[in-house]
Amino acid sequence: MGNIERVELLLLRLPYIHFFETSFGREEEREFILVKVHSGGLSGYGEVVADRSPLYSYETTSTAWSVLKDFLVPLVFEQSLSDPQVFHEEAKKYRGHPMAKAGLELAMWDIHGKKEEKPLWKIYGGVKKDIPSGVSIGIQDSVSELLERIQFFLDEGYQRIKVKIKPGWDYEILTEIRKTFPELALQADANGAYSLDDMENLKRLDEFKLLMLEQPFPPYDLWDHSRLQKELETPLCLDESIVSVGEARKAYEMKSCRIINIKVGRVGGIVESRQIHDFCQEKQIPVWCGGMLESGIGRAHNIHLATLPNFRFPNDLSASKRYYEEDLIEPQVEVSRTGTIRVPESPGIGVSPQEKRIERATLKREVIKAS
Ligand code: OSB
Ligand code: MG
Repeated sequence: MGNIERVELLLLRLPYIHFFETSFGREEEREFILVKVHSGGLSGYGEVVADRSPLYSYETTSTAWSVLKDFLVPLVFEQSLSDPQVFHEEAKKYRGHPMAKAGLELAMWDIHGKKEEKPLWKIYGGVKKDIPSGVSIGIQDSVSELLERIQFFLDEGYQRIKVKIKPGWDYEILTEIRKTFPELALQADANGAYSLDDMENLKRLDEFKLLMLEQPFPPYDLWDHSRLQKELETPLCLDESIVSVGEARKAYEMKSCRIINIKVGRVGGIVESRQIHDFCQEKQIPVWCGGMLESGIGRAHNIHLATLPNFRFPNDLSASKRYYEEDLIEPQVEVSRTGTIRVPESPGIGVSPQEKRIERATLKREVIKAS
């Protein structure tokens, strides 16, 4: 494969259609980085899911920008790296910063797929033509607004509902949801808002028969999760805690969870995501694909990943119109009446980034060239 000649970094801002509130707080818009790589007349796109503030993880748009510019992009040029798998290995010498690494690796996969003239799902070994879709609903101003939103998304066809919880917005809202929707496929995500002191309260959540409870305790805490999982009937699913295949193994050995959510950004790319997928498949731990409210570019990448066989639950992959007024791609991501997303068949990410829309949302742009 030819060398990468040029890498563009773009900082974008897109307003959400509806605010998104988690246990970290409320956000009205998303700031993120697009990585565009150029090689032999082709271009590939990746998305860096780091946010403006270090809430979900320590990375931010500015740390990712600086690590990409000063270390990761120069590495690609110095070593003439164009194979995403080789890039993944070489980039390990720089510690941390998985979201920055993933953004560049994704752009390299897109180019790779375009050169091979194959959609990424085929290159990854995917087996699904349609992906089951769930929706993640943030904390609302009132229970009635939450119930209305759930009904709205059920009418759209989504196969399961995930709600964000935190201390004080948990038992009562789940009680109300179960009263209205007794049979709903329902799960809850705490984004690390609880501690061992909340053990008794968390055990009470068993009565709601949740599909899973996601990340009750902070990241980097496999041990406390294993103590909770022992006491809980509800399967725990880890998100923030699983930053590599090594952590997935430790979670398995400690029985910290029964399900894992894979996010390409959190684990540092597709190569690591596939390793986690394969490890979990071997150990019979089902996985599903998490989301970071990506634009259509990041979302398309996630859709290809979610075609792998051990993705066994509905994913946090929703329609473009659930997030943004004007998504950055065509065709837009759509969810069918039966709650599925069709996997693109064109080469690479298989959707077309819309340059004009990207330009309108761009706050800052920099081009880095091979010397
Ligand atoms: O914990 O899964 C999470 C969004 C931003 C940060 C963390 C999370 C989320 C979501 C949204 O739940 C999922 C989506 O992209 O639809
Ligand atoms: Mg989560």
